[in-house]
Amino acid sequence: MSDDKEFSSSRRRFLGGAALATGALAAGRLAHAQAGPDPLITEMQPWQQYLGDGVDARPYGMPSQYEAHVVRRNVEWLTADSVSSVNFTPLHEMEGIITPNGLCFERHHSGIAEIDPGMHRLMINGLVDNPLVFTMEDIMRFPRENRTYFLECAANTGMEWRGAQLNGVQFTHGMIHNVVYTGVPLRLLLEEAGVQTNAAWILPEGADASAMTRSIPLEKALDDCLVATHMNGERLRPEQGYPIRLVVPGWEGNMWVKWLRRIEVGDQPWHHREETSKYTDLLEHGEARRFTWVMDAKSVITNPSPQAPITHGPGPTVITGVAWSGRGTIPRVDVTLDGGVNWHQARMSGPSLDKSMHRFYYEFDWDGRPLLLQSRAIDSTGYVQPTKDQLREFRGENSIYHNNGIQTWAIDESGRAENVEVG
Ligand SMILES: Nc1nc2c(c(=O)[nH]1)N[C@H]1C(S)=C(S)[C@@H](COP(=O)(O)O)O[C@H]1N2
Ligand SMILES: [Mo]
Repeated sequence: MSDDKEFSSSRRRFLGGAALATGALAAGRLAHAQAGPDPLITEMQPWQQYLGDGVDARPYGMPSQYEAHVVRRNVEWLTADSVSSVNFTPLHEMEGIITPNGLCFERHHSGIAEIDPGMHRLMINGLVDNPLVFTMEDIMRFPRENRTYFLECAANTGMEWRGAQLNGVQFTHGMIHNVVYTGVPLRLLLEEAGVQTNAAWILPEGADASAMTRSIPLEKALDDCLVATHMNGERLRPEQGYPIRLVVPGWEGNMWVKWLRRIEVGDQPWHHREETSKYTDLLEHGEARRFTWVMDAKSVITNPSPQAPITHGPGPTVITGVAWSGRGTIPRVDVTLDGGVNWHQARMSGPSLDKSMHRFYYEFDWDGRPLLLQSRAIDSTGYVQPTKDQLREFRGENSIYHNNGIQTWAIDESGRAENVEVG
């Protein structure tokens, strides 16, 4: 009886509050009205009755068992073979700007090299005064820096060039991660070797079975590249190039050579084997765009999205997503609910770092009608993320790489989200 009285008076308060509410966050609107005794409140649960694991049970901590679905995923039909393949970061399950080490997407041409750091060396040769070989211990004697950068594969969103394809932000946009690197500026190692005056290019090479190489202009190498030893405070993961990888801020992921074993200094770019030269942007008539290294500004709404529908029904609703630019920071992201008719400025939250991922939010009161959600990033150079049509007009239908076009999710009355394209 007294429960009922409690209930009806709190319910009156709840409804009264709602009636007076003007803003989306008025008191009482975002929790459930108490509908009767709730066993999850009134009953003791198992975890309140028994002792839990002690401090020796989990020497390296893992996420809750209830988060077991938050994993990298691959798309089997995309590639024939898992050692020359890719998996995708679960962007729809993440918050903030940092990608946890175990969730960073992986792209390998010949699988993961498992390297004993005691048996690993970095050689610098070519147009240098003193060809040098560094042990991993030698590398740790140079001054090191901490910097946060996104790495995006140039093929990210590549399947979406011709139209909406893959149903989930993990698959359309998940070839990206954002990590705090600790590393030695490559400039210091090159200076130690003494770069000769006619040098203009470097050729980093990986120690994996693909012996991956990419030509990089010396100017970039001396500017902001790092030889990274750590990610997010711990040693690099084997998947990400343990014990050392090259970090090439703002430029396409392919250049970030993992398991770095050698850097040759030269006076011109090298010719590359087929699997790396595939990273060539094709224009309409088979002509190639050469030297398209910088990743232009891009954004995507991560929630809601096909793998993360709206399940709570109409009312206060949070939209969130990520944005990044290889040319600077992202001071502003706009969000539209109606496929680009009206744009609203999103709220940025979290560190705004050069060539790093940014987090945005847009809170609104959903009336339960269908939505066409899009986000549009504007970077610190003033560049505005283009629509897919604008990109195709300029680059044709044949491209795969560097698709930074605006993504659309269609939300239906039930809150389900689908990958679509609007004109
Ligand atoms: N040695 C080596 N480095 C490599 C690769 C590789 O297969 N071997 N793949 C490249 C490609 S195409 C990308 S997109 C990035 C992916 O980095 P990640 O596996 O940390 O996500 O690494 C690059 N560096
Ligand atoms: Mo890549």
